[in-house]
Amino acid sequence: MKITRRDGLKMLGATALVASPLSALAESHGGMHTVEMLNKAPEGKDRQVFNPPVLKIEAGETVKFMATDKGHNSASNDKMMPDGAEEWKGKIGADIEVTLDVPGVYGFHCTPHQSAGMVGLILVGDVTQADLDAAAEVRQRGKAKQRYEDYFAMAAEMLETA
Ligand SMILES: [Cu+2]
Repeated sequence: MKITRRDGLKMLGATALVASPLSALAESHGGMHTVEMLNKAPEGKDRQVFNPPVLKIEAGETVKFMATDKGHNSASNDKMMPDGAEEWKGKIGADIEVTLDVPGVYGFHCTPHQSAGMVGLILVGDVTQADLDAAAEVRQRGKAKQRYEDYFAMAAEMLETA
């Protein structure tokens, strides 16, 4: 394989991103998005949260779930993802990177804290309100149900402002 100057620069960029302390912040850098796994929300009183809990990305972009606090993981909700999408399940206390190629609505949760409401949503590509409504039909228990109501409302706002 011939490595062009352009590819080389891309690879340098990716390496720099991983090594940079900036990657610890909940920001997106050219196709890489980060979600922190936290014991306590940065604002308010919520405990066991993903930060941010809802994000909108382009197809083919990567989300890095960061084990900022220990004792959490990120796992896809197999019932809340587009057809043909790959499931994921991170180890407890470990970072995991997930590249989402298939457009649609993805639900995810922390395995030990799902019923405590540690859940989230990722909108990939061109998502419609009908897609959100379909995902919102998936049955949720306990505090996850309550938080998903908030999160679907946040997701609907993102569609409007997109
Ligand atoms: Cu957790």
